[in-house]
Amino acid sequence: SQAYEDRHFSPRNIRRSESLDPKFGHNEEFNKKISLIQADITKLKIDAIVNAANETLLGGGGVDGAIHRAAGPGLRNECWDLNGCDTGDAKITGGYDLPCKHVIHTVGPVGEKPHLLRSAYKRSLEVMTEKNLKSIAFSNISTGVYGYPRVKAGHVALETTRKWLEEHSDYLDKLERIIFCVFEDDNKDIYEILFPMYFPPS
Ligand code: AR6
Repeated sequence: SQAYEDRHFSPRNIRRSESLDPKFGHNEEFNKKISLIQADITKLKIDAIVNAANETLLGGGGVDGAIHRAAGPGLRNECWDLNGCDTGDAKITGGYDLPCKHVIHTVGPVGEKPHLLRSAYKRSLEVMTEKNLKSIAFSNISTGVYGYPRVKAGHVALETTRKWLEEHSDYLDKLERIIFCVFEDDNKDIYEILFPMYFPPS
């Protein structure tokens, strides 16, 4: 079940409950490569979208179901051969009938387990670099069926990405874009508030 603040989400709850001061310095190079969009992730024409999968990798509900429906049966066939995926890990497949080239399937934790959610984001970014991909769009891993409190999950997603960029500035020339693809209005509100803490505009 979701945390109290999450069930009663309003931007004011975040403002009341914590400081919104930037946690990192301004970095124009990073800011140029980061975007927030509200969209159906299956529509994005990009190198890779990140699926919030389960350990079987054989499909399910939520964004996973939407991705498998739009990709067609070829995706499930390739997933069969991957023999599942541990929580916190990520594996890549083709995009099949999707407009994206690849799907990175990651498995987030059930409930609030920050080290495993951090690992899911990190491993997805690692897979991106292993395959030399230029653009990636994350869904809001674990914040649906798996019940990770959404504000806390937003902090983990943005902090992990910011730290990863700090440690991989050698990849910046290759990297075109990291997109956070929110679907529901509450996640959009959360990310709009948290973005300037991790990617301050000035
Ligand atoms: N595009 C972008 N985001 C979406 C879409 C979409 N088409 N549809 C849903 N979301 P969830 P989880 C958002 O439940 O919590 C599956 O059954 C949604 O609003 O898809 O990691 C798997 O097989 C939410 O913010 O993933 C696993 O068993 C976010 O995607 C389990 O659910 C993630 O919600 C994984 O649970």
